[in-house]
Amino acid sequence: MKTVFSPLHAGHGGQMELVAGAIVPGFEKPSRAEIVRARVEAEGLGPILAPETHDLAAAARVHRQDYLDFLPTVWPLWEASGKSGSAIPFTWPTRGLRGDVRPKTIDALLGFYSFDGGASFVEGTWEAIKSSYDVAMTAADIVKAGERAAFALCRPPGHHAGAAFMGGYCYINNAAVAAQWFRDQGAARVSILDVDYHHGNGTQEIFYKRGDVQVLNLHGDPMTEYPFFLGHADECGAGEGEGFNHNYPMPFGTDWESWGAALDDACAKLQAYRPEVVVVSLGVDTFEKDPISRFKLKSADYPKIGRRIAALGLPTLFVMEGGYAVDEIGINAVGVLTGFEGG
Ligand code: OKP
Ligand code: ZN
Repeated sequence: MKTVFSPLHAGHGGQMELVAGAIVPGFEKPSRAEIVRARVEAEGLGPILAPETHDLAAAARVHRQDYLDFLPTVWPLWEASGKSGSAIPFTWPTRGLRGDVRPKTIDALLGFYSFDGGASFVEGTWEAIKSSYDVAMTAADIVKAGERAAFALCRPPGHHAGAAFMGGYCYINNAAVAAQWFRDQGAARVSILDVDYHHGNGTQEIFYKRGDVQVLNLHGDPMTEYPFFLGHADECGAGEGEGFNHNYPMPFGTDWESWGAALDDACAKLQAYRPEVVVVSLGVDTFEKDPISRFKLKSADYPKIGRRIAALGLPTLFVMEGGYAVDEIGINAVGVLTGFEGG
């Protein structure tokens, strides 16, 4: 299958994050995408293409316009306010505070448009966000044009980004944008299968009240795992969307035996929905050696994921999300794709 990749992701580098009470270099770093790209080449998965530039119309179908307008202004506003380092939010409009009044200063705007401090900006962050979106859209074009599958090697990832919030390393929800675009191109139903270790809270929020995009999520139980405040099993969708959101929260230590069973169940629900396209939010932070996650999948399990998804027999867009064990991120991510292709 074709891979779409942009070197512009690398401008989003050197950002810092808060881990266990200390500000440290971010886990979501440029080498992640470079190692996956190198593995695609080494495995001979297929051609690696540069993205076509797309305007932000497709992004505006799932994100609020004021949020999209804000993203490219963050770094210029941050610099103009005399600051350096990473732009990181630190105040949020939580329960009891006003979340409906848009503030005027950059520190406040960062909090207004985020749910945590995990989506920081450096000088090249906006260009990287835009390139990641272009990568997803170009790969979606390839699937729309009739190829069985394509791999959007997105960085930064997207599944924690909601209609008007960033967080968890995510800014534009690439998978959600692509799913909506397939709908707008005429697909009656689209499914998003999120296999990243963390719950795709942004994706769930975007489609929660809709029946035309099914969302299935396998992840660490939010009672004890990030992002904590969404992703429970009783969240099944609302209104028109009732019955079209499926969460599979799982405990620390989950291995292939139970994770694979959850995948089977999700695939059965997906098949019953009869989507015309599948968008896979492909995180490989379920890996046993992932430094920020607590599942126990092994490298040999990733091709099994790909084979299970291939058995659905549907056009499939793979969108890169998380995975922080950089030594094995290429083996595991490309393992899913070669498994999908029958390897
Ligand atoms: C993004 B994706 C802080 C832990 C929280 C945020 C994790 C974001 C994961 N010590 N870090 O879903 O892979
Ligand atoms: Zn993750």
